[in-house]
Amino acid sequence: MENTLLSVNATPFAYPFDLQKTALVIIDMQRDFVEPGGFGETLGNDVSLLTAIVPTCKEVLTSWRAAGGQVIHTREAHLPDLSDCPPAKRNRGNPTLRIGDEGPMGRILVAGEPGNQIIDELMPLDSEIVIDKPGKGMFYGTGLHEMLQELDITHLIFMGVTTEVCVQTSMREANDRGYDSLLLTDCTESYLPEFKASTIAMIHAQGAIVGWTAPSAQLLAVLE
Ligand code: C5J
Repeated sequence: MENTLLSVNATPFAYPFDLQKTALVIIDMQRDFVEPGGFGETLGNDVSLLTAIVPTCKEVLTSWRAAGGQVIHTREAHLPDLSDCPPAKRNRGNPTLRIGDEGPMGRILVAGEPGNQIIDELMPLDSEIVIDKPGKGMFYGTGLHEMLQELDITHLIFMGVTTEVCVQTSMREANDRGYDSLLLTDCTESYLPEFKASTIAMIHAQGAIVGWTAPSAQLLAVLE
């Protein structure tokens, strides 16, 4: 396959990438976090902040697919017997619902439950990779690094939720494994807007210490 070298106008400087060696990563756009009536809302969060990014994420996904790029979807998901959920994760704090409990859309953060499915608008194609991750980061316990090495992927472009938790953790894990990562700032969101802003600032600080950031229009412009 021919190399397709592109460059996105990003912060703190241009983000060059080869389309054939780059994957679009969509973090945890699952019903329980994004849709009204799900787990996120039961925790008292305003999910309309998260649903607002869905059309922009869909536009990027559509363009990326049309350009022939690799796509990876993740879900924060545990096995039904919770054997991959450390007690520290399940027991921390005093939530009304814990991982594995019956929530409004089935058992919370359990693979196969209705609330654990990716929202219809961003539904994975059969040809795309879907990673169920027991942690906040997408590399922990998933074998994803080996999969990406096999595919010769060196660059990752991130969308998804929440910015400061699973997106940031995944980007930091990717950084330590040698990937060059770009976060699309209008395709990620937090229930806490100030945390989103701080995370974006932390990612591109100090000469892209974790990675690059850019609005999706800058990526769409080079994909056209
Ligand atoms: C994600 C979370 N996906 N906030 N999970 O960020 O617990």
